[in-house]
Amino acid sequence: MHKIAEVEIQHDIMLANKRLAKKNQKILNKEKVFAIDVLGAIGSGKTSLIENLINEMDHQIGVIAGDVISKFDAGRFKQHNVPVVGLNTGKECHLDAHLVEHAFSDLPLDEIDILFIENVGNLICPVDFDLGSHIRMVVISVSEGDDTVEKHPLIFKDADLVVINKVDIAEAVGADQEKMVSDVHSLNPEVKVIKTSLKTGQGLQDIIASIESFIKEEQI
Ligand SMILES: Nc1nc2c(ncn2[C@@H]2O[C@H](COP(=O)(O)OP(=O)(O)OP(=O)(O)O)[C@@H](O)[C@H]2O)c(=O)[nH]1
Ligand SMILES: [Mg+2]
Repeated sequence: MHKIAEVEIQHDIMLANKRLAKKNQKILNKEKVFAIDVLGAIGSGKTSLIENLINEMDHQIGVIAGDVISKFDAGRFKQHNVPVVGLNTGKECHLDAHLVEHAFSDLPLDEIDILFIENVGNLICPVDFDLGSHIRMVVISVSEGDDTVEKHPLIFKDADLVVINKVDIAEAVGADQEKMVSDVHSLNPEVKVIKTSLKTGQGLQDIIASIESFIKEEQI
Protein backbone atom coordinates (compact mmCIF):
# COMPACT_ATOMS: atom_id res chain seq x y z
CA MET A 1 0.00 0.00 0.00
CA HIS A 2 1.19 3.55 -0.71
CA LYS A 3 2.57 5.26 2.41
CA ILE A 4 2.28 9.01 2.89
CA ALA A 5 5.43 10.75 4.15
CA GLU A 6 5.33 12.59 7.48
CA VAL A 7 5.91 16.31 6.95
CA GLU A 8 7.02 16.71 10.59
CA ILE A 9 10.23 14.79 9.95
CA GLN A 10 11.42 17.60 7.70
CA HIS A 11 10.48 20.15 10.34
CA ASP A 12 12.48 18.25 12.99
CA ILE A 13 15.52 18.17 10.73
CA MET A 14 15.39 21.95 10.39
CA LEU A 15 15.02 22.40 14.16
CA ALA A 16 17.89 20.00 14.84
CA ASN A 17 20.05 21.89 12.34
CA LYS A 18 19.26 25.20 14.05
CA ARG A 19 20.25 23.78 17.43
CA LEU A 20 23.51 22.39 16.04
CA ALA A 21 24.26 25.70 14.30
CA LYS A 22 23.94 27.49 17.64
CA LYS A 23 26.27 24.94 19.21
CA ASN A 24 28.77 25.47 16.37
CA GLN A 25 28.74 29.21 16.91
CA LYS A 26 29.39 28.74 20.64
CA ILE A 27 32.43 26.58 19.81
CA LEU A 28 33.68 29.18 17.31
CA ASN A 29 33.25 32.03 19.78
CA LYS A 30 35.04 30.11 22.51
CA GLU A 31 37.96 29.49 20.14
CA LYS A 32 37.79 33.11 18.87
CA VAL A 33 37.26 32.00 15.27
CA PHE A 34 35.26 34.22 12.90
CA ALA A 35 33.44 31.95 10.43
CA ILE A 36 32.18 32.90 6.98
CA ASP A 37 29.73 30.68 5.09
CA VAL A 38 30.64 31.22 1.42
CA LEU A 39 27.62 30.41 -0.70
CA GLY A 40 26.88 30.95 -4.36
CA ALA A 41 26.41 29.60 -7.82
CA ILE A 42 28.47 26.77 -9.28
CA GLY A 43 31.68 28.13 -10.79
CA SER A 44 31.03 31.73 -9.70
CA GLY A 45 34.50 31.99 -8.15
CA LYS A 46 34.05 30.93 -4.50
CA THR A 47 37.29 28.93 -4.34
CA SER A 48 39.22 31.58 -6.28
CA LEU A 49 37.99 34.30 -3.94
CA ILE A 50 38.94 32.35 -0.80
CA GLU A 51 42.38 31.62 -2.31
CA ASN A 52 42.86 35.35 -2.92
CA LEU A 53 41.75 36.17 0.63
CA ILE A 54 44.17 33.56 2.04
CA ASN A 55 46.97 35.34 0.16
CA GLU A 56 45.94 38.89 0.99
CA MET A 57 44.55 38.84 4.52
CA ASP A 58 46.70 39.30 7.55
CA HIS A 59 45.08 36.51 9.60
CA GLN A 60 45.50 32.81 10.26
CA ILE A 61 42.98 31.22 7.93
CA GLY A 62 41.38 27.77 7.88
CA VAL A 63 39.01 26.33 5.31
CA ILE A 64 36.21 23.81 5.17
CA ALA A 65 35.73 22.81 1.54
CA GLY A 66 32.25 21.45 1.05
CA ASP A 67 31.27 19.94 -2.27
CA VAL A 68 29.60 16.92 -3.79
CA ILE A 69 33.19 15.69 -4.24
CA SER A 70 35.39 17.93 -2.14
CA LYS A 71 38.88 16.76 -3.06
CA PHE A 72 39.22 19.18 -5.99
CA ASP A 73 38.72 22.42 -4.06
CA ALA A 74 40.35 20.98 -0.90
CA GLY A 75 43.44 20.23 -3.00
CA ARG A 76 43.55 23.83 -4.22
CA PHE A 77 43.37 25.19 -0.67
CA LYS A 78 46.06 22.80 0.59
CA GLN A 79 48.50 24.37 -1.86
CA HIS A 80 48.23 27.56 0.22
CA ASN A 81 49.50 25.75 3.33
CA VAL A 82 46.42 26.42 5.44
CA PRO A 83 44.46 23.88 7.49
CA VAL A 84 41.76 22.37 5.26
CA VAL A 85 39.01 19.84 5.79
CA GLY A 86 37.05 18.53 2.81
CA LEU A 87 33.41 17.60 3.33
CA ASN A 88 31.78 15.38 0.72
CA THR A 89 28.05 15.88 0.52
CA GLY A 90 27.47 13.12 -2.06
CA LYS A 91 23.96 13.60 -3.38
CA GLU A 92 23.19 16.50 -1.05
CA CYS A 93 23.28 20.00 -2.52
CA HIS A 94 24.25 21.82 0.71
CA LEU A 95 26.30 21.57 3.88
CA ASP A 96 24.57 21.30 7.24
CA ALA A 97 25.55 22.15 10.80
CA HIS A 98 26.16 18.51 11.72
CA LEU A 99 28.75 18.02 8.94
CA VAL A 100 30.46 21.25 9.94
CA GLU A 101 30.59 20.22 13.60
CA HIS A 102 32.43 17.05 12.52
CA ALA A 103 34.93 19.09 10.52
CA PHE A 104 35.78 21.17 13.63
CA SER A 105 37.41 18.15 15.24
CA ASP A 106 39.88 17.91 12.32
CA LEU A 107 40.86 21.59 12.44
CA PRO A 108 43.27 23.38 14.83
CA LEU A 109 40.61 25.93 15.78
CA ASP A 110 42.86 27.47 18.45
CA GLU A 111 45.28 28.52 15.68
CA ILE A 112 42.66 29.93 13.29
CA ASP A 113 41.34 33.52 13.18
CA ILE A 114 39.05 33.22 10.16
CA LEU A 115 37.35 30.04 8.96
CA PHE A 116 35.99 30.06 5.42
CA ILE A 117 33.33 27.41 4.83
CA GLU A 118 32.86 26.94 1.09
CA ASN A 119 29.35 25.61 0.64
CA VAL A 120 28.18 23.50 -2.30
CA GLY A 121 27.65 25.63 -5.41
CA ASN A 122 23.90 26.13 -5.34
CA LEU A 123 21.61 29.14 -4.92
CA ILE A 124 18.66 27.28 -3.41
CA CYS A 125 19.45 24.28 -1.16
CA PRO A 126 21.90 25.88 1.33
CA VAL A 127 19.58 28.76 2.23
CA ASP A 128 17.71 27.00 5.07
CA PHE A 129 20.78 25.40 6.62
CA ASP A 130 22.47 27.72 9.06
CA LEU A 131 25.97 26.40 9.78
CA GLY A 132 26.68 28.58 12.83
CA SER A 133 28.84 30.99 10.83
CA HIS A 134 29.00 34.67 11.78
CA ILE A 135 28.23 35.93 8.29
CA ARG A 136 27.03 34.62 4.96
CA MET A 137 28.89 35.83 1.89
CA VAL A 138 27.08 35.08 -1.38
CA VAL A 139 29.21 34.92 -4.54
CA ILE A 140 27.63 35.06 -7.97
CA SER A 141 29.15 36.04 -11.28
CA VAL A 142 28.01 37.89 -14.36
CA SER A 143 28.31 34.72 -16.42
CA GLU A 144 25.24 33.16 -14.76
CA GLY A 145 23.19 35.95 -16.37
CA ASP A 146 22.03 39.27 -14.99
CA ASP A 147 18.63 37.80 -14.03
CA THR A 148 20.22 35.45 -11.45
CA VAL A 149 19.29 37.62 -8.47
CA GLU A 150 15.66 37.99 -9.48
CA LYS A 151 15.38 34.24 -10.04
CA HIS A 152 16.85 33.25 -6.65
CA PRO A 153 15.67 35.91 -4.19
CA LEU A 154 15.90 33.98 -0.91
CA ILE A 155 19.66 33.58 -0.76
CA PHE A 156 20.12 37.34 -1.23
CA LYS A 157 17.55 38.29 1.43
CA ASP A 158 19.63 36.45 4.00
CA ALA A 159 23.10 37.53 2.84
CA ASP A 160 25.45 39.73 4.89
CA LEU A 161 27.78 40.43 1.96
CA VAL A 162 27.20 39.92 -1.77
CA VAL A 163 29.97 39.58 -4.35
CA ILE A 164 29.28 39.96 -8.06
CA ASN A 165 32.34 38.41 -9.65
CA LYS A 166 33.88 38.17 -13.15
CA VAL A 167 32.98 41.75 -14.05
CA ASP A 168 35.95 41.61 -16.46
CA ILE A 169 33.76 39.52 -18.79
CA ALA A 170 30.45 41.33 -18.20
CA GLU A 171 30.45 42.94 -21.62
CA ALA A 172 31.41 39.73 -23.38
CA VAL A 173 28.47 37.86 -21.80
CA GLY A 174 26.08 40.80 -22.16
CA ALA A 175 25.41 41.15 -18.44
CA ASP A 176 24.23 44.42 -16.87
CA GLN A 177 26.24 44.60 -13.60
CA GLU A 178 24.31 47.60 -12.27
CA LYS A 179 21.00 45.76 -12.71
CA MET A 180 22.42 42.90 -10.60
CA VAL A 181 23.46 45.33 -7.87
CA SER A 182 20.08 47.05 -7.80
CA ASP A 183 18.24 43.70 -7.83
CA VAL A 184 20.17 42.69 -4.68
CA HIS A 185 19.39 46.02 -3.01
CA SER A 186 15.71 45.74 -3.81
CA LEU A 187 15.67 42.45 -1.84
CA ASN A 188 18.11 43.45 0.90
CA PRO A 189 18.53 47.25 1.01
CA GLU A 190 21.26 47.35 3.68
CA VAL A 191 23.57 44.65 2.33
CA LYS A 192 26.98 45.58 0.94
CA VAL A 193 27.38 44.53 -2.71
CA ILE A 194 30.90 44.40 -4.13
CA LYS A 195 31.71 43.98 -7.82
CA THR A 196 34.90 42.01 -8.32
CA SER A 197 37.22 40.56 -10.89
CA LEU A 198 39.63 38.01 -9.51
CA LYS A 199 41.49 38.25 -12.80
CA THR A 200 42.33 41.95 -12.30
CA GLY A 201 42.02 42.20 -8.51
CA GLN A 202 39.16 44.70 -8.71
CA GLY A 203 37.11 44.82 -5.50
CA LEU A 204 39.30 42.45 -3.48
CA GLN A 205 40.44 45.12 -1.02
CA ASP A 206 36.79 46.20 -0.52
CA ILE A 207 35.89 42.64 0.44
CA ILE A 208 38.78 42.51 2.91
CA ALA A 209 37.72 45.83 4.46
CA SER A 210 34.15 44.62 4.74
CA ILE A 211 35.15 41.34 6.41
CA GLU A 212 37.42 43.25 8.83
CA SER A 213 34.54 45.49 9.83
CA PHE A 214 32.27 42.47 10.46
CA ILE A 215 35.00 40.96 12.66
CA LYS A 216 35.24 44.23 14.61
CA GLU A 217 31.46 44.36 15.08
CA GLU A 218 31.42 40.78 16.32
CA GLN A 219 34.24 41.59 18.79
CA ILE A 220 35.83 38.18 18.36
N1 LIG B 1 37.15 35.85 -16.08
C1 LIG B 1 37.12 35.52 -14.79
N2 LIG B 1 37.19 34.22 -14.43
C2 LIG B 1 37.16 33.93 -13.10
C3 LIG B 1 37.05 34.93 -12.11
N3 LIG B 1 37.02 34.32 -10.90
C4 LIG B 1 37.10 33.01 -11.12
N4 LIG B 1 37.20 32.76 -12.44
C5 LIG B 1 37.32 31.44 -13.10
O1 LIG B 1 36.06 30.77 -12.96
C6 LIG B 1 36.25 29.36 -12.85
C7 LIG B 1 35.55 28.83 -11.60
O2 LIG B 1 36.20 29.37 -10.45
P1 LIG B 1 36.14 28.65 -9.04
O3 LIG B 1 36.85 29.54 -8.08
O4 LIG B 1 36.59 27.25 -9.14
O5 LIG B 1 34.58 28.70 -8.77
P2 LIG B 1 33.73 28.00 -7.60
O6 LIG B 1 32.58 28.89 -7.32
O7 LIG B 1 34.61 27.67 -6.47
O8 LIG B 1 33.24 26.68 -8.34
P3 LIG B 1 32.52 25.39 -7.65
O9 LIG B 1 33.22 25.11 -6.35
O10 LIG B 1 32.74 24.30 -8.66
O11 LIG B 1 31.08 25.75 -7.50
C8 LIG B 1 37.77 29.15 -12.83
O12 LIG B 1 38.18 28.80 -14.13
C9 LIG B 1 38.33 30.52 -12.43
O13 LIG B 1 39.62 30.77 -12.94
C10 LIG B 1 36.98 36.30 -12.52
O14 LIG B 1 36.86 37.25 -11.74
N5 LIG B 1 37.00 36.52 -13.87
MG1 LIG C 1 34.85 25.84 -5.47
